[in-house]
Amino acid sequence: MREVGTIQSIRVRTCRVPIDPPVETASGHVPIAPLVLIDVETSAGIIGHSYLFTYTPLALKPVAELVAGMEALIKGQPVAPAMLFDMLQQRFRLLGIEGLVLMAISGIDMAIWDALAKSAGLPLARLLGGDIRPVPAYASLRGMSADSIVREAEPLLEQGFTAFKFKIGMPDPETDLSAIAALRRKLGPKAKIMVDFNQSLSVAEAKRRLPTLDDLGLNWIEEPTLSTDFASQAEIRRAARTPMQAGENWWGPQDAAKSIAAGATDLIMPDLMKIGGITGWHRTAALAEAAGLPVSSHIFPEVSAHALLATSGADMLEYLDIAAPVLARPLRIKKGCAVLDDEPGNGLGWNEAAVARFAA
Ligand code: SMN
Ligand code: MG
Repeated sequence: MREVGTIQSIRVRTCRVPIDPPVETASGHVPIAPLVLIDVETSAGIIGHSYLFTYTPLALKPVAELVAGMEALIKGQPVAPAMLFDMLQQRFRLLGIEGLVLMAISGIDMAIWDALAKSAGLPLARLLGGDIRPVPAYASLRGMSADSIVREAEPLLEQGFTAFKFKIGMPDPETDLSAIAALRRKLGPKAKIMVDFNQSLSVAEAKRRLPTLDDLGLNWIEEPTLSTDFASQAEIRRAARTPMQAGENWWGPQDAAKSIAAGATDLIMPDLMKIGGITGWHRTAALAEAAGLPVSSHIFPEVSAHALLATSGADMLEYLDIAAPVLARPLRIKKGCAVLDDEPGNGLGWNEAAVARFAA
């Protein structure tokens, strides 16, 4: 156990990392990963790392400035992430935290938990009460066409993945059905296939399209409609036979509570950046356990792997390693599982040459 000290500084850098091939969704394509790299240093010289993914370069600078600006609010404070999470939320009560503010708070939270784990000499998962073991994962494909997802699946099959997700919601539903059929032919009958509409359907269109999908043995259907319309999600869920999946767009545990209360989804997949970092994830996981909902993760696979190892009802890690080019050690996959090192912290570190190369 090392003396952890108090919060001393937050270093913020921004990168624009190519996503090749781009992530395609029915709600827009993502060819570049705008990343905010966060290093929180304590007075004892311990540095905690995290990163944020802002989806669009337009949000990169505002999020970076919010993170940097929060240094003055926590400098000199104890390395106490749960307390600081609540304090920062309180400081932004008048503005409201949903959106870029909570993204910034989440990034700081993840970095502080990393520093705390390092001071304890424990992997983050162990600090959270979990054990280090392989984390079951699914391959999140980037394309939407039959040809691209079948091509992408090949090397991932060799890495041992048996579960695959891709995005649908093409203008012509037949295009989606052909892609699902092509992937099923490639993977065989035992593989799990999940599909993700990325909120692209109206409720009426979802009611038209989902019955056809219900006969395809899909493992889940993700975000068919607007992520904030919990009542409609619940109505669609009641009509469907395939499990519904949601959570990546929940802003904090409060949204998780609203979704669960509405009976909006069968499965949940919080996003560490939007749910409130490790602290927000921890509080959401308790709500999910009480409701008996299996928990998967949304991107941020490196830190999500630690979180899932301490989560009751953990289901699958989403493997989509868009930050890998700037990481010192990208997440390792073995036999379709994420494999963590038994080292202190969350395992994040920077490939400084790549950070310089992709500096925004
Ligand atoms: C997704 C969309 C955009 C970027 C990354 C991931 C998607 C998912 O919603 O669930 O993977
Ligand atoms: Mg999704």
